[in-house]
Amino acid sequence: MRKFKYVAGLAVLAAGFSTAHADTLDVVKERGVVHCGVTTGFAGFSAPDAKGVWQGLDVDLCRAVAAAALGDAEKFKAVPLSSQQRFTALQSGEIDLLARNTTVTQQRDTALGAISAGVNFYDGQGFLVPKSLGVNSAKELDGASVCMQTGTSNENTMADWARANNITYKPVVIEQFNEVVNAFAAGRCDVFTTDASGLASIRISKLSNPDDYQVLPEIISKEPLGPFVRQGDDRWLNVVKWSLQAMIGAEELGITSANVDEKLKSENPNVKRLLGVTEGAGKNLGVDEKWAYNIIKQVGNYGESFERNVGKGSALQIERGLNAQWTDGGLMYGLPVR
Ligand SMILES: N[C@@H](CCC(=O)N[C@@H](CS)C(=O)NCC(=O)O)C(=O)O
Repeated sequence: MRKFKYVAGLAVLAAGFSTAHADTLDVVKERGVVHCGVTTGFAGFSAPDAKGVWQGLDVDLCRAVAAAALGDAEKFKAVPLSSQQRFTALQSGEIDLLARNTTVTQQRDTALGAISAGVNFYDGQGFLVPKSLGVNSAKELDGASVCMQTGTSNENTMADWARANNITYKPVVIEQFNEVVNAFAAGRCDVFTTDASGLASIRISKLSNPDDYQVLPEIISKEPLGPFVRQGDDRWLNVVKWSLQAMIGAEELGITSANVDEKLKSENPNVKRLLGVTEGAGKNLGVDEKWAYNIIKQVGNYGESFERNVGKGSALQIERGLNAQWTDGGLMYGLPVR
């Protein structure tokens, strides 16, 4: 029995090792579907709609990668993961990419075997409180109980911030998203802390009376959120990284899902290269020359995705802010496709 367990353990290790070192672009082309790690349901970023179809800013990234790698934005499978499960799922090969409101940190980019493929939402950590608590600033939170989710960067950020501000608090840390939200709604903690986008989403989509709650003005950290792949998988890293860049760059160039066919006639060399009229970028990535055309036609540019999922066209009504184009005072700066 003992021996059996040992051998089984070795087999699991070996399977994990070989998966982690495969060329994911080849695996995805062979399989014909992208396995994309998302949340268990976080409106605006990754959640199933009324028809059970996954939607969101992060899900659009799953779609963009499927469009670039396979020519069809619907050839992806959303794999729901809690905050705690996400990096193990990436390391083991269960998913090809993680597109799930994940903060880029030095530790994740090094010690966790993951590597960031860009930033699709610049965020920061904040606090959500019931108005009945009578608190208008995070500085008044001394002695509060604070709900947060296991396996998030929010746990350490909260501890650092509290120490620096001489605030004591009681952490209420729960693994499953719905359980932590329910604990907060039931008053088992005074405050919910996570990324500001998460708080906006929880307030609108998870709490029965959103007007009974407010987000406090303090933002206590930088939370650049974006997709991750496994380390040592450079061709795949490039496909994911440049799929995001194509969406950001298309917005800057004024290319939308509605006008992309018209733009095929553009004389602008940057447009011609992005849309594959001038060939080369696709070959360099190991995908079809129409990779970016397919993303823009089937998913849209970054601004379209932002407004539809989290901005003006959504319940969340998040302002572009830091996520505006650099030409509009934001941080979205598409890297040149040339
Ligand atoms: N950006 C932070 C927090 C991300 C995170 O996992 N947030 C929670 C709270 S909003 C979440 O998305 N939960 C959804 C789930 O577990 O399905 C991180 O990368 O650690």
